[in-house]
Amino acid sequence: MKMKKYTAPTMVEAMAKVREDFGDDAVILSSNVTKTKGFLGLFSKRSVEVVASYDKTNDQRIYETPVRSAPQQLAKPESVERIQREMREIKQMLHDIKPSDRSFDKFPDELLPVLKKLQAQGLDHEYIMEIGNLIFNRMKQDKADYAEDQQMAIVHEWLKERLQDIPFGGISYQKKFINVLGPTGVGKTTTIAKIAARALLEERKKVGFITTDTYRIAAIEQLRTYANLLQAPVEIAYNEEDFHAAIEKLKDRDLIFIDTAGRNYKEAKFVDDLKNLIDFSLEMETYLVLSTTSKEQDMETIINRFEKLPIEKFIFTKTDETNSVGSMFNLMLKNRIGMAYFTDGQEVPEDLTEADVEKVLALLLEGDSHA
Ligand SMILES: Nc1nc2c(ncn2[C@@H]2O[C@H](COP(=O)(O)OP(=O)(O)OP(=O)(O)O)[C@@H](O)[C@H]2O)c(=O)[nH]1
Ligand SMILES: [Mg+2]
Repeated sequence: MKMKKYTAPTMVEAMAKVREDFGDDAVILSSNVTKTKGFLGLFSKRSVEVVASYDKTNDQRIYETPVRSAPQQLAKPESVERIQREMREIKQMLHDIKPSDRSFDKFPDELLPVLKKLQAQGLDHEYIMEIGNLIFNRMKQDKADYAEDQQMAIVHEWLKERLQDIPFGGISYQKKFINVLGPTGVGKTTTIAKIAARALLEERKKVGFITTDTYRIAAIEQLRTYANLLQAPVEIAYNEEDFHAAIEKLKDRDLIFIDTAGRNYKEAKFVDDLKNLIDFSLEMETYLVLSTTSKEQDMETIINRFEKLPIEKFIFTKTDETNSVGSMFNLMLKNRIGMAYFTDGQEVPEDLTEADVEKVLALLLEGDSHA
């Protein structure tokens, strides 16, 4: 009879070693798990000790079990594979537990509902920690526990202060051209229709449209439909020359809205195309439209691509389609670019709100877009 002791970080690895020596018919005489303490119990090290034997002479499995459990027949290769796969999944799950989940440990439990709410909104972790510290320090100074609404008031104060140098508010009506850019399908054309309708109905402006979105017939028709409702002219610009001809034709207009094609602006060449087509030297306000349903990282990439263009402010769309508007705040704070409008539905012109700090904060803190 052969007997041998194996030590490995995991049972699977220990078993693999046993199988290497004895094959599938080995008998486990004992197995023990030892743990070394780690940081907060999270990174403790496990090591597994296995004593295995194999009796070649009569193929009799001999066991003197120091542990009380019955001896285990070694797993067959397919189940070893399954165990290995499960172990990998568990490792991945452990890896995916963000340190942020533990970083709230430094705060008292009363703070957790508010901090988790901000986390659910997708506000940057760094900001949440700053807010948590601020609330906690105030509570310590005051030697009092704050109820949730008192905590929320501090969140509000913190955000408002951070946003104070960032501009909010719609088109200025000081510049003739309103240029609207952004990735595919975020709501550029619909938003233009909403803003133009407001300009016409509320400010009595003579509005006109130029579309450079000549990739799809439907895009031109879509803008025409809205323009017809407003009894406003539409010009189509296939190239720079057309663009200048269109401006000439629309010279009696107070405001000219430029609708552009949504492109995959993660590709720099599409941004270059815009630069070639639109004359940015005109009296122009350029807005970048982003959908709050997009991934923040992708929006960040797009913002970087537009770095060379004079982005006046963001327009954030589809706030009705998401419960997490934190990304909006992260992008504004990181890029120091403000917000002109947010939109919360498909209705033209109703579902458009001119942004101001209070309304935008209400979106995050009250989860209510209808301010
Ligand atoms: N739920 C919701 N839908 C919206 C909002 N804004 C626009 N949409 C819808 O989003 C879809 C795309 O809108 P468009 O205005 O055509 O978007 P676009 O950015 O011009 O699209 P492309 O020109 O194809 O790049 C339409 O179905 C709109 O009705 C919004 O705030 N909320
Ligand atoms: Mg469009």
